[in-house]
Amino acid sequence: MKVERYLNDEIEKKGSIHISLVDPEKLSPIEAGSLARIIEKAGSTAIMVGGSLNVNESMMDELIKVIKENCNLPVIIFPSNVNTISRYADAIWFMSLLNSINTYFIVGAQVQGAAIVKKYGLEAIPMGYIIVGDGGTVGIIGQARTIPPTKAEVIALYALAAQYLGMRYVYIEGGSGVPEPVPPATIEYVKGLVNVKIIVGGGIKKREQAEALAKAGADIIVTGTILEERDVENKLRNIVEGVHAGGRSRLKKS
Ligand code: 1GP
Repeated sequence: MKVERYLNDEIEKKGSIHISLVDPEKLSPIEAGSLARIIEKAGSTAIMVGGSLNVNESMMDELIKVIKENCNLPVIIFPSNVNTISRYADAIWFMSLLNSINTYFIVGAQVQGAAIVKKYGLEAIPMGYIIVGDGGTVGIIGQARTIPPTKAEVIALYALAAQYLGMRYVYIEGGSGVPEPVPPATIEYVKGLVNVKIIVGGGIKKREQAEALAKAGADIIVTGTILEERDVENKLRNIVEGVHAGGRSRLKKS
């Protein structure tokens, strides 16, 4: 429970936290070292590692080892399949793609992955994964029947089902690199119905977007694509500041 407790403690303190997502397909281990230091300096709370395409366990291993050598942030695996589980991570999102039409992504991969997680002694954090809107590559690979982002009442019921199934986090995923993030009004609606931690990601590129989503109720904001852009340090710092500003305004209200 170490990583989960750390995340929850940070959420309690800050209102909302930021996690950087690193994709092994897009980043060589050489670049990863300096990027990990930048991520820590910019104020991310943790690093997630994963990607939908062309990732295997040895790529995960190499990248995670370099990240761990260069910063003190916990590394959480964001698995796309059973071959992306690395023994060098601190934890894994043990996740189910709730709106997939293929049972493999709902429970099949999890059955195969469970033994590996156990063998590696990884902390498994239960999470319900809901893909909305465009859904990006993960929506295609995961065979998701994506939900329109404005259908807040449907997304909220998926999230509530996840809660009743015992999942402690729900990830509302717009898809990596999509043009627009999930609307804050949808997050606000979901937040009003459920009592689990809400993770939001996909298409967040500006401070204002991050702040609005945090203010609306996102406990965790995930960004990945901005790490591949120029001037990453400033961009990342701005996003993280937005997340914390949104979180602070939520703390004040409660
Ligand atoms: C993808 O939600 C994450 O799984 C991050 O999306 O790459 O668009 O930041 P971006």
